[in-house]
Amino acid sequence: MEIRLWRELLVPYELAVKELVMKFNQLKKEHKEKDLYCPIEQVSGRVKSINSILEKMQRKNVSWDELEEKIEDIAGIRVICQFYEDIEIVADIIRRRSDMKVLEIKDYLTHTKASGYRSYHMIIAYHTETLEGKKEIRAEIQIRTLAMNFWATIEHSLQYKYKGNMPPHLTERLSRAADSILQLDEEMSSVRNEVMDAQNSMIHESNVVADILNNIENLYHYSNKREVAKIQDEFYRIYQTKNLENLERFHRELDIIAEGYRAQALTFELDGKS
Ligand code: 0O2
Repeated sequence: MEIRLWRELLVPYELAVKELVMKFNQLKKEHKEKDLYCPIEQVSGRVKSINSILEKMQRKNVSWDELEEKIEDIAGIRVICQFYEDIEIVADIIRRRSDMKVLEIKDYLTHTKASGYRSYHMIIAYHTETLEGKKEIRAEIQIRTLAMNFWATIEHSLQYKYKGNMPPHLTERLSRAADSILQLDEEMSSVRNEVMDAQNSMIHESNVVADILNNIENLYHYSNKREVAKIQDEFYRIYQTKNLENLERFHRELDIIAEGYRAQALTFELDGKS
């Protein structure tokens, strides 16, 4: 029998998982920088364990030659959303990307599994580039809410423990818990707009504060230190009032002051050169 070089086989999958997690985290960062509500709450990824790959190959009667085509979740990414509505938004972002080609959808939201499992799976083709060259691999992206993830994590552990022979009383409880999760997601959806507003202003405030402090730090380097200390005191005074409008006004004024100092510094620099 031919020797299977597992470590070698898994290298592009490990790379894909790292890259994909980084790309989804980058999306989170971009939303924050643009003061936008982010439909992604958490991202994680894993390469399927060899044990789990072997078990799946056996269960699905997959040959060695078919391994990379038929076991589609060797590289697995999980995107967790706060709300049910966010799942479609994330799926749409993925559909529009040129670096992830959607090959297949497994919609366990509209087709809940008998176990009660709910999630939205996208099988994608993704290019990796290693020392061995370019390779297209498959990866599975699971998109679900925090609540769905809570249920799936518990159920997965129990499935592992009972290896397909879950006692009926547990199956019954899990099924009831799945109903509660569905209800919980519906309840949460009803307050989504309010939560989004709150989160948007939280992100906005944190960006305004970061901008102000950045401006103060820049001013410190090329203007009168005593003036900057006064500006900083004024900032802390306004910050304590917890009034976003005042903070925004101060932000705009500071921008103008900083612009003035920058122009002054540039004039000095040009004068020095002439
Ligand atoms: P891991 O790596 O431990 O998560 P399947 O026949 O369901 O095993 P299939 O048809 O290839 O696999 O694809 P599917 O249904 O999309 O399942 C792939 C993954 O979805 C599973 O990976 C689980 O992570 C998750 N999943 C699917 N069904 C269930 C379920 O009923 N309960 C829970 N908790 N998770 C589920 P693996 O293979 O289990 O391994």
